[in-house]
Amino acid sequence: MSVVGFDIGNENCVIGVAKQRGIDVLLNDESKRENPTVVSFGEKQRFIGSAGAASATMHPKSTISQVKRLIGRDFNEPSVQDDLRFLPFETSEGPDGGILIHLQYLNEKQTFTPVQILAMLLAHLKQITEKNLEMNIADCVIGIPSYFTALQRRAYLQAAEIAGLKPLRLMHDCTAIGLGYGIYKTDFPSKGSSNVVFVDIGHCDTQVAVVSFEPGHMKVLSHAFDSNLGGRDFDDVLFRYFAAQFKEQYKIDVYSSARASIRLRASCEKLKKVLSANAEAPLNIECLMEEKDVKGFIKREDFEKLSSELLERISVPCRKALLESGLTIEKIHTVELVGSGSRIPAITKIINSLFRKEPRRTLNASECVARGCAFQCAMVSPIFRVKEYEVQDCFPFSIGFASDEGPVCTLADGVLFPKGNPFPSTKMLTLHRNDIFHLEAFYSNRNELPSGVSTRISSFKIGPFRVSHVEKTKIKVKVHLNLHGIVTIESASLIDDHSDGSTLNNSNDNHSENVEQNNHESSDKANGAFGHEIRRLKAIRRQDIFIDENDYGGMTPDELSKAQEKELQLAQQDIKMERTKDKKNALESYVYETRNKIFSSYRSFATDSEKEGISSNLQHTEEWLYEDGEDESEIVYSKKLEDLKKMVDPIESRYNDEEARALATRNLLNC
Ligand code: ATP
Ligand code: K
Ligand code: MG
Repeated sequence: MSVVGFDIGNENCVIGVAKQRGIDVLLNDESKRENPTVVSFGEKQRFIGSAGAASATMHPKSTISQVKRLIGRDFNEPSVQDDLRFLPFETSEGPDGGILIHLQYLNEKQTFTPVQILAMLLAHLKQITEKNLEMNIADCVIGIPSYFTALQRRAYLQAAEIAGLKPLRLMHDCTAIGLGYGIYKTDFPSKGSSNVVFVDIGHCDTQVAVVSFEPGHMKVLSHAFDSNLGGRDFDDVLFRYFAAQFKEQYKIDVYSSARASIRLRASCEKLKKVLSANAEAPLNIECLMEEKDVKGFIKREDFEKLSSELLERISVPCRKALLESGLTIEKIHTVELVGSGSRIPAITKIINSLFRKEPRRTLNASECVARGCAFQCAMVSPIFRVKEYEVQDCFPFSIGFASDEGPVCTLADGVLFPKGNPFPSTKMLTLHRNDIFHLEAFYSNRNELPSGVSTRISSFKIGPFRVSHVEKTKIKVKVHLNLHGIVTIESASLIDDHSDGSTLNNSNDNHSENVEQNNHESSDKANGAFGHEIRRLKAIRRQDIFIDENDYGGMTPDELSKAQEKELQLAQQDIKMERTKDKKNALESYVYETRNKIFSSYRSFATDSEKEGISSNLQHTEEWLYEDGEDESEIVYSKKLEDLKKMVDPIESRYNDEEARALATRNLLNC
């Protein structure tokens, strides 16, 4: 068993693994530490990660990228439509309002959900990990943006299940970063806590968190984000600049050609990276469209001017996080900048002026999320022993509960977990009912969510239950905001305290709905009004009530098992094609090796006619491999190899016999 952390970025995925000495980041087959977030369907097999990126230009319409943006989203959300416009694959609205991806594969039209595509990526990362560690893995921690809704979080869990992974926790990216930072930090101030702002600028989003560190303990004070601001928006600035310039200079409209747009966008991303290290950069694309070669040029300062609006937007979540942390700017000790999107020098400047200190880059910008997740996995896994360290995260959205009779909580607007509530967390609701009832969980403040996202979470049917009298009976509902940040009802029980007939409603029991708070899973505390209740416990009859949970969106168990089956089929096809490739390669190298040997080591062990026969057979096989045998099945390649071996084996064994004899003679002489 081993423990693993995955960072699923919109552009790159990183795998961290906890080892005895610390955390390692795994290399893929191409010896890279980052795996492109790409699933590409080729002629007969899928190519994922690095291989996917390589296959993308050949199969643009069946290559899926940016899937993280599509997970748990509605097809008709405006920002989803904005994203889809840039993506070359075909999509449509699914029956549940979600997104369906259509592509051609194995001579069939195939349809996948973003969750299935994410599962393919996760399965690929799992495979890299298992190959590296030479063992099976399942336990993992996966990083997620703090702004993910319950629907998106459940989608990640389902994708993981399809891939055969078991996430012990979905962890907010910035919390993982904070853990990786705090666990190794030893130079804490002698008194009080050390407050650090983490700013993570990725490919499509910006996340900020304020974290307070003390020895052995970290506490996230606030999360803030802009879910539509990242490196790709800076690419777009360059794209629009050059598209306009080329229209004037070369009279071409890049927007009218999907292929030209993809190529210009890719070149702009490269140019942006060059500008991070240089004061100016050229752009050259051969044959961009209408057989025209284009040339452009931009200075860093002009790029910064064009990006001024984007740069200004970075300060918005930074200010918000600071405000919500309750700290003043003087209380911030350090600002750490991570995420590869933050490599633009102007970003350092804006963060510097905002927090009045030079941001630091002590963490590995592209690996820190995966490292933190791997560490967390080691902490929650029962098989690993790591140093005691407490991670306290907070939840970025307010969560409310309503029943058929209106809001159920004593807090304003039915809020049960206000924004910033530490989690995991359990709270108790007390209601009075005499029949089956419904509860509805929702995000109670639309403005806290990314724009356009649904506020619905789940509905719960509680009951049926039997009460011994017509009056309403007390029902206690235990609500849990779990380790993944998903809210659920853990239990509901009927508290029948009329059983002795003599106890009247006490003052605490005035039919108002009430809430007991219970963060960090400690047990009920018998204090204040509750103390009275505990003392009467013996007279109380407690009875568990059945809860039927209905989540908005997501897959049914039936859909999930169908998706697992489909993934298995696709994986088997990939394995089959890989094996075919191996068999073909084996045949090819056998042809070359044997040809060499026939004219060297085997030379004196074969007759002329044998040599002639083998030679011409090798020649035929080689030609066949480049023509009719280019794309054959595994069995055909194996059969060819066997036939060749039948001819060569007698010669090989004569040679081996002679070698053995020579060796024995040498040994004898040496004695
Ligand atoms: P996300 O966190 O948004 O899901 P991600 O984790 O995959 O995505 P990162 O790998 O952190 O994102 O960052 C990718 C972005 O960083 C891309 O937009 C890329 O162009 C940009 N980038 C990488 N190197 C540089 C550089 N040297 N200068 C500027 N930008 C860069
Ligand atoms: K990443
Ligand atoms: Mg990232």
